Amino acid sequence: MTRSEPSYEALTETTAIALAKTLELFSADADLICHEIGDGNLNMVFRITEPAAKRGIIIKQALPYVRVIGEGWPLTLNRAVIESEALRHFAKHVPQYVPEIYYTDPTYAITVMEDLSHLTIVRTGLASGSTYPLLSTHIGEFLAKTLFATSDFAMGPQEKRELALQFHNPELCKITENFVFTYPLFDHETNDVEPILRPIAEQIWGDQSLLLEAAKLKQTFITHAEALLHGDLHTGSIFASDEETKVIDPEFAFYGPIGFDIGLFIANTLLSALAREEDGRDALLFHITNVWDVFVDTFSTLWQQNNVEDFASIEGYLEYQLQHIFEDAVGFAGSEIIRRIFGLAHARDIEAIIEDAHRLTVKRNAAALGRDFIVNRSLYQSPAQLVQALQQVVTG
Ligand code: SR1
Ligand code: MG
Repeated sequence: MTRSEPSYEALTETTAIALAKTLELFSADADLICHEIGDGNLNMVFRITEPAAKRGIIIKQALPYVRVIGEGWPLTLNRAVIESEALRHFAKHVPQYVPEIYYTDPTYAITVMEDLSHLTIVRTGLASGSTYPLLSTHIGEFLAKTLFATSDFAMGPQEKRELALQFHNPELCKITENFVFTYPLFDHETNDVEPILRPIAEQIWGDQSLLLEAAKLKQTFITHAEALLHGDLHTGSIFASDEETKVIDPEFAFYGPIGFDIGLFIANTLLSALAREEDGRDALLFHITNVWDVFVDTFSTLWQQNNVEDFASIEGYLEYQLQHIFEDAVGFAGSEIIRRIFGLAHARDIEAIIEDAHRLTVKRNAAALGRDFIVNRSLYQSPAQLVQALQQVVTG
């Protein structure tokens, strides 16, 4: 009799506990509790805790389809490998900002990692009034260090292209190309538009100057392999406390334009700021300016210290790169804002606003800003101007 090769099986809470014990992450006789806590669009996440020892682990498992859509949309299990490889790669540059990985299994599409339950998901925390004073300092440093280190400027093009092959991620990129860059800009069946806002969505779908700029941004996303991106750096992909920040979920990692990760962070922070009453907004608007300022400082230092490009010290070249990264980031922030209002995957902090008038105002303001960021991205020179645009929109 030949032994069959192991093949993929979805974990249950019981088999997740068995796996944790097989891996000797707990003793064989430990009393363990397991809950499936995944509330994202794609995967299952099991938290296993040993209450007596006050410790736990996370087992994340990719499903062979898009969880939020169902088995009708198959999706590569290789994203689990991409995610754990990206976390390992980021850990080389910013170990303080990623969870520790204990084990990975490509067949079962499993990543076993540090339990971060002493922290909260930033989108959730921002919605309940937290401000995370160090968030943008940490994320600015995370972005500058990971993006610079994997760019042509740190690695040289040959080594960079070899790393890019490891992060060839076409199926997950296709999700972003469709659900961020395309469907929300058309009257697509996967969109989720509040009926009263349909006239605003229809204006977007008919706005030729917006569609032209949105098309250019999509093409930039597809073709500009500048650095290894996280690929989905919204505030649901970040755990934090007042002191600590951890970036999770880089299953969308691939070689793309540096401004994309920055734009997603800015867009989702801006949406949380819009969702707040005026008196709680400034702490979040600070994160929009500070993330860019920290990114620029850190990226510029790395540029001066570790650049392998012959043209690196040519006057104006760093400034040219930063200007183009910022313009991309503003445009990508606009695309992300539009998709969080009209696309399939909304921003939970905005959806949680119970009062209709307030929620609809937030969405109208967000849509106006999203359009402006896409169309006028080249006119924005600093994050303070993004904040100013928000303030103008909310004050009418
Ligand atoms: C169909 S999946 C939609 C979104 O979920 C993920 O979290 C990504 O943000 C993706 O765009
Ligand atoms: Mg995710």
